[in-house]
Amino acid sequence: MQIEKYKISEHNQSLQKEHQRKFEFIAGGIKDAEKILQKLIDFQIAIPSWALGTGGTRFGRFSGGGEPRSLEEKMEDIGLLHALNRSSGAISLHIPWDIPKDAGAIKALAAQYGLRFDAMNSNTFQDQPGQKHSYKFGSLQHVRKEVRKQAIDHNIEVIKYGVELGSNSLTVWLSDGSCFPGQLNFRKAFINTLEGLQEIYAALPSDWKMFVEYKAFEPNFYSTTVGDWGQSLLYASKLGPKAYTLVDLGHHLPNANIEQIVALLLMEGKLGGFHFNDSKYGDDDLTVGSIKPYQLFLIFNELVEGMDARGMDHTKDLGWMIDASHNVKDPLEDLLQSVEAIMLTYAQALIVDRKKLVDAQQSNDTVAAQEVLQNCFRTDLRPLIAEARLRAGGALDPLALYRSEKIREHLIKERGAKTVATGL
Ligand SMILES: [Mn+2]
Repeated sequence: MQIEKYKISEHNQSLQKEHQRKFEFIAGGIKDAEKILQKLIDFQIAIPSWALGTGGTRFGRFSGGGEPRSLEEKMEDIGLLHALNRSSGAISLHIPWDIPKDAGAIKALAAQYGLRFDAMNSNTFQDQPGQKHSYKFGSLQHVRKEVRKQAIDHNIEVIKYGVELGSNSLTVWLSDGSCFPGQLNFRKAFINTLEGLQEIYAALPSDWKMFVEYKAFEPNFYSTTVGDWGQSLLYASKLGPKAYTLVDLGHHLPNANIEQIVALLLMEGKLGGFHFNDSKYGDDDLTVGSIKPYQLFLIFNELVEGMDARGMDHTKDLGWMIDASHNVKDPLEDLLQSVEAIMLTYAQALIVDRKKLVDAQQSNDTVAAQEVLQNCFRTDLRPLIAEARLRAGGALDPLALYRSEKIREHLIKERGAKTVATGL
């Protein structure tokens, strides 16, 4: 289904008066409000093709109904999100869960919904039906050459799909590692992985980037072969200028200072992209901003400061993607919440008084520095985000409109109550 434009207009008209009052109040206190609004309108967050269905845990999965049954239906869902918030204008595909069988038709569909293709994602963390060699003991790190070759070939195939669709980056996340001491020779595992990545890197088109995503643990629980940003940076540095580190917020050990990691990767020109989610304990993949919103703000503060210091374009020089899972929520509602949280936090980082912060830092005024940051974090910029959405043709309150239009009920009617999307 698609949401008609007049429905969005009617919804906006009903909220316009109250919105205008709130917006004028907040915009009056913000320097360069118009410039910030434009940045918010331009900023787009990619939705991964595996996030449109209900996720699960190893204990079970409780499907919510109306889940997309094909890549086309997944794109339809992202089209709905984008129509509502005008900030979800990109899709990130996972191979082999979402192989585009007819690239031309898929591209045309994307154009119809106003979507572009973000990073392509390979999968060597599962065995697929009919697969010759198992990844039980790793893929690129594997002790046997034929297994490594199979994983390399798969990644090269993913690049080919991406080229057909007009994507220009490949994200490699490996679950490689070991579960018990002694299982693996760390150095050999690293070298095998590096050699595999080098072969994949050599297959990248000239305008492509490779993102090397790290994760501290799970599914391996003793060692992970790309376990942290240091290891990822080591691979990316050895690979060359098209290779970057990708930060997934849930892939750190507890209490890691992610904002500092971001600042240093940006300084080195090696931050490639971002996977947003939130967590309390491990890689919980919860809604962005639902658990640690201040941490998210501190990360965005470093992103904005670091990108501006290097003259980077916020909209396209880094890959922005949500990587979350929804076990008890309607995936589309959850994604609306996540995108809203990202936009809100980005806006808060944009209003940081950089000069005041630098002055406080240079004079060792800890209190003043903290005040500068917390003032922004505690400013309610929701009317500013809503105004950006309004100007871009979206809904003032996307979640409210999603519910009042009974979109999930429509999708269940169209697709059935027992559909299960491909993915985890
Ligand atoms: Mn991720």
